Amino acid sequence: QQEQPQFAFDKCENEPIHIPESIQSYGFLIAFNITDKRVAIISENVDSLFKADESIIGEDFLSLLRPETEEKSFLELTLKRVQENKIRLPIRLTLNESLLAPDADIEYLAVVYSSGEHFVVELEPSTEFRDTYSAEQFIKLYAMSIAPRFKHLTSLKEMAQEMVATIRFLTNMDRVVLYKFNEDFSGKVIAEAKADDIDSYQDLYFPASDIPAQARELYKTNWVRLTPDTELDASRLIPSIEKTGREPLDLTRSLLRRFSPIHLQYIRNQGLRASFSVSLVTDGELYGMISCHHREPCYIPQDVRLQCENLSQLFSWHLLAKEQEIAKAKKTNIERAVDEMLDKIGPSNPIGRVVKSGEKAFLDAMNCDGFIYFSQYETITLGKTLPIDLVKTIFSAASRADAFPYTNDNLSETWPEVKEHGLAGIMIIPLFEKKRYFTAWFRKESVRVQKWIGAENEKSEDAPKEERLKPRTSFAIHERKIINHSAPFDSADIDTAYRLNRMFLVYALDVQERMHISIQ
Ligand code: BLA
Repeated sequence: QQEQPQFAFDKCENEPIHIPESIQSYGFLIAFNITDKRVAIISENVDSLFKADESIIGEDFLSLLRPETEEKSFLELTLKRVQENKIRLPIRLTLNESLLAPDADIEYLAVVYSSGEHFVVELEPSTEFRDTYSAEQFIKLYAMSIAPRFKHLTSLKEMAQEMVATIRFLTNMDRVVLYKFNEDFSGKVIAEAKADDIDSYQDLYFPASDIPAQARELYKTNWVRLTPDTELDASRLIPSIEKTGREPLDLTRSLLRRFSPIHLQYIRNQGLRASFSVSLVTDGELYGMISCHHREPCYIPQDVRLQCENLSQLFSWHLLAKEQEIAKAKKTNIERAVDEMLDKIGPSNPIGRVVKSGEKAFLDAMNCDGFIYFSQYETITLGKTLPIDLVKTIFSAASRADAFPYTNDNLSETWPEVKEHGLAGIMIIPLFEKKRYFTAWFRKESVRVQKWIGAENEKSEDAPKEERLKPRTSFAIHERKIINHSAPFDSADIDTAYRLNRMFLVYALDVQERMHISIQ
């Protein structure tokens, strides 16, 4: 029975995970002053590396390294670059043998970054990676073939599948999933590569609370994290804050940072011992994560993790490029349909007549079930629509909320009467907001069934703190039927609607002019 940790915060997102003041003990941390390179903070386990009885605190960091190696000058260069660019860089370090305890490793794979007044070095003993290959060769093989392979793939799903297969090949972990964030930060597993004898997570939804906001924020800066064993001891940073009154050491860029105890329990509850995850970041936003699971402890050498990080940057670029490519293709398709229609417009064939005669093609091009053009002199109605008075009410509400272009895929939540008309979603774009001229697009309900992880309503927002800070215990699946929603309107829909609106605006002005003439 594990002791319940005591928490000084009352919401998941308030846990200061970047300053846990401890690391995982599969590596060693040494922080030294930027100014005089004197060692200022170490992880407690560092003392076991050196034979002196006295701590290395206060020593010149460079004196801990093997003298007369090129590594030192390379280190100087690296320190300069990490400080200038606020990044983390890898470096090989060889410790000064004459200072080391008899059984301590001499050669390390290390990373360096700056944090406040300090440079931080994190060391992991360099181990052989698979007998016959080096990590670098492996990754080169993959990295160099990724771009040409992705080029031929036409969907994000296929790309995601390629990514999880690659990461699983490199890490050999039991289950590797690509988890994509939705707008509300819940997420869905869109690709998976796994061992035959472990459960599948494919297509499952996970609630936003499983990865709280501060973790998502941190993962945008630091793209990789490994816990090789949930039961591995943490090693505290010394001298402690209590003893010296120093600032906590910010471990945002760390590789060894101790995981939140809440999340460690989550991993245990998943039936796992090891977890490795890699961020995917597009356009400055966390797109998703590649999350790797192992039922036994599983250490992944530092260079392999960093290569995975490199790959995920490559993946991220390709994801963004492919998303844009797909959006562009969709837009081109819609535009072609729209162009064909617009070509028919002429003095004796106004847009109103054209869209009416090509009603189906017009609605299909926008993947909609109905359309209204509303102006003072004419209303054009195609397909299935809501009564004009109700649309005007929705228009006014959107106008008051300054919400144009207005889209809503769940209209009945606010206007229950919408259901009677067999519709669920609307997009309204004003032509003349002041005159309340607009075009409106309608979509029918599109029922979806989602499979969510965990017991339904396992936790409530008003549960006591101890309950809220506990991760889920159940990874069973429950189904959620999404009703009363239409397919959502996206930016391509909005762009095209605006383009059409320019034609409708010309038409509206034209009609208005003629009406004025005939009235006079
Ligand atoms: C972090 N939560 C995470 C991480 C993942 C998940 C992948 C990143 C750390 C890692 O690599 O293990 C969640 N794991 C998932 C999801 C899948 C998965 C969604 O495999 C889907 C396939 N978690 C909770 C609750 C809290 C919580 C209730 O369930 C808070 C009260 C917190 N999750 C939490 C915290 C972190 C986290 C604090 C950050 C861990 C850290 O980096 O220190």
